[in-house]
Amino acid sequence: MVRISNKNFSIENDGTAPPGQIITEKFPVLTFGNTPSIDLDNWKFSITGSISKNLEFDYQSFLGLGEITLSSEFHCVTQWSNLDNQWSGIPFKTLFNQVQISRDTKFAMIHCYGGYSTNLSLDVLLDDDVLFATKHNGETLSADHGAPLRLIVPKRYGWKSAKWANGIEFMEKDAPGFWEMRGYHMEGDPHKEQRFDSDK
Ligand SMILES: Nc1nc2c(c(=O)[nH]1)N[C@H]1C(S)=C(S)[C@@H](COP(=O)(O)O)O[C@H]1N2
Ligand SMILES: [Mo]
Repeated sequence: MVRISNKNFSIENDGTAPPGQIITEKFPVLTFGNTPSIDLDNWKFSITGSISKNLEFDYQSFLGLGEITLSSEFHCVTQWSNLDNQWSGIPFKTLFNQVQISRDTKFAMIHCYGGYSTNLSLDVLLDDDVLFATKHNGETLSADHGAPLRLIVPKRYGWKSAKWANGIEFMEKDAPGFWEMRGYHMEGDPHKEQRFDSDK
């Protein structure tokens, strides 16, 4: 049993987390830069890129797509894992089903208020556990955790779970997002320890 404590959290590893990860029951805030201020009345979510027709949602029409609730693991590349999180939100698949992609579309860039972005393959995004969450453990997301809407991709490191999401850009070719441009791995699978570009 390994235990690490600092002013933010105390964590221990009982061996069931992916390699190099340590389990915590806390949910630390991890943000590069500041929490953007978002006005719900002007909130927009757009779907663009290699699709036949762009779509745009306001907050009410987005929520109207229908929420589900599920539990999943969360693994941050800075080595903490929280194994038990309940998320409510709109499945990625629901949004995917609203658009007609070009035949060669294989990736998407997720865009965010504040300028953050992250790239994912459609294979990963179309998994049943991927959703745009509005709630964590039964409570509305706090601003620091990504309110009003964040992506959750349980099978990838946390940097792929983009907070303050405001768009999906479908792509035929992969391209790096914010952290991927700065040396993080294009795929980021915690079970393969794909932390950095050099971890093939
Ligand atoms: N827009 C945005 N999303 C982001 C980040 C960020 O800096 N900006 N940080 C990522 C990282 S590295 C992690 S581990 C998770 C952390 O989510 P949390 O702050 O809710 O714990 O958010 C991810 N999503
Ligand atoms: Mo992270």
